[in-house]
Amino acid sequence: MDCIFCKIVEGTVPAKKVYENEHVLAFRDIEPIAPVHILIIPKKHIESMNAVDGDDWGLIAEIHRAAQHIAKQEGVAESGYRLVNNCGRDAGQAVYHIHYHLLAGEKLGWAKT
Ligand code: IU
Repeated sequence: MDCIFCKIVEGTVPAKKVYENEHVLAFRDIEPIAPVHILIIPKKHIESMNAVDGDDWGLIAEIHRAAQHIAKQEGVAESGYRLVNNCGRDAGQAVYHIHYHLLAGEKLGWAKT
């Protein structure tokens, strides 16, 4: 399987890691669209939200738990942050290893693009 995020998990592709535990990894997005732009992924390869099933739902909870922790770590818990998952073509999903964007550090606009 040729998955860039799996390679980041394996350590064969470098990334600026900000948090890691047994289940999830978080690293800075290489093309940030906000002052804080972090991707949170499960270490297990899951293609998208459409592919989440069974025990994997626990990994979605783990991602949210990590987001809460990272927001405090980054100092944005009080000012606010947004957690975004793009699923599929119309949402613009570019990497088919499920990931959540944690966006923060400025007042975020609400846009469809
Ligand atoms: P999307 O939700 O699939 O559209 O987001 C993919 C994100 O992954 C996007 O913001 C990219 O900048 C980011 N990214 C990255 O941080 N490192 C990479 O090696 C690759 C993409 I490829």
